[in-house]
Amino acid sequence: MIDKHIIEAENAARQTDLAADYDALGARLSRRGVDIEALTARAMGFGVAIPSWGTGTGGTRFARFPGAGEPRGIMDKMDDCGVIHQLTAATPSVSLHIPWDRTDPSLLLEKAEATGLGFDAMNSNTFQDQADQEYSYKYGSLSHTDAATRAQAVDHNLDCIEIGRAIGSKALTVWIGDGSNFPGQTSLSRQFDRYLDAMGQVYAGLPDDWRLFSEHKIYEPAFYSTVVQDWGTSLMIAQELGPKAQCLVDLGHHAPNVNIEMIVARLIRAGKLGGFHFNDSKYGDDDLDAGTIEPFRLFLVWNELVEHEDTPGLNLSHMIDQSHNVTDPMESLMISAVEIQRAYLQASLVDRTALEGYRDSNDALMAAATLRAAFRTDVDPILQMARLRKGAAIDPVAAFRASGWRAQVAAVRPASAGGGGGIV
Ligand SMILES: [Mn+2]
Repeated sequence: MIDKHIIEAENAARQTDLAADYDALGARLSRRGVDIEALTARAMGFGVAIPSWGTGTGGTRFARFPGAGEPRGIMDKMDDCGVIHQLTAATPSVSLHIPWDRTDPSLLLEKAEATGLGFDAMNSNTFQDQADQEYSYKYGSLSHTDAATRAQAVDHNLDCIEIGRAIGSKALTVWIGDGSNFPGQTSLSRQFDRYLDAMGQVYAGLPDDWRLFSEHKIYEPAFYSTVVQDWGTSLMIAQELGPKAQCLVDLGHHAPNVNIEMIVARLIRAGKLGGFHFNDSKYGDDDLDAGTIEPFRLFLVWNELVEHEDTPGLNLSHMIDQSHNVTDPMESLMISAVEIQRAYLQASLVDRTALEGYRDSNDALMAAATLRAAFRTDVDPILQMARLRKGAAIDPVAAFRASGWRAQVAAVRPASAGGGGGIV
């Protein structure tokens, strides 16, 4: 972890300005009938999970260009996640990916204790072949035409549940690359039947207090059809499997211009929204940093999440799901966590009483203006104050750079290989 004196020194240099900015914003919000302290408390209570694999440099189908000090394994990844949380106070948990992060659960628990982290949903992997596996997933996994291959994929998911139980996780996320690359290659209906049958076996192995998340994706790695291609399919899966099955929505897993906030609203209405995977995109599943391309879309997603936050039974599991190809992954994750937290706070600022009034009276212009008023509010002083009060950094990236963390770990972590594609 980073020496706390470095964080304190960095904060000391910014604290006077922050106090003035916070007071000024507090006065402005007060005129709108908003208590800044209530918002700061919400910011302090916010958390989004970090995927363990996000701490390493990602890649495209073309190449991967690793940076210095790449994590060597899950212990290094958790160290990195611990520092991200230390500086942002907004990322209290890590989401593991099996088999990449497979290790002795007692070591994982020790590391979680040392880094102050908990464990979010487990992620299984049946979209690539491992050295020791008997059957290939080249033509699918949970929906494969061969029963033995499907059984192998089911067993892997059950194994992920067992590892998760040992470390206190409460959910399994199943994302599969199954689909087809050519029209006619597969029976769209029978392939889905096979998938449902296999997922039923995974569901049967789920502990009572666990949830099973299905995550849809319109295309890639299969480029003609995917088995779980859209939220309608994902909802069918969750409804057919049972009450512990829910849907995950990933911002990048849709066609351009799809109204994703409406999907969020529909899934909440169905009692089937399990959580959200945050990233941003310009064209497809770009996995860019949250809030960098379409911050207003991020805000509109949060607007639905906040509007419905008191829905009975709603228990959302939020994670960042990005690929960092040209930035320091830790810096991207810090900035992304802050941007997600920002959109959450902006959505919390929406005057919902006024909005409902405008909706009821069909005043479209003022309804839209009500959302814009919240979106345009600069909540930086609140985010900064929330971090300061939790012992984190007013400016996380500045503190990270001042700490020299990347150079320190680069001295002990050997350079990792670049080369071939690394998209996940
Ligand atoms: Mn995802």
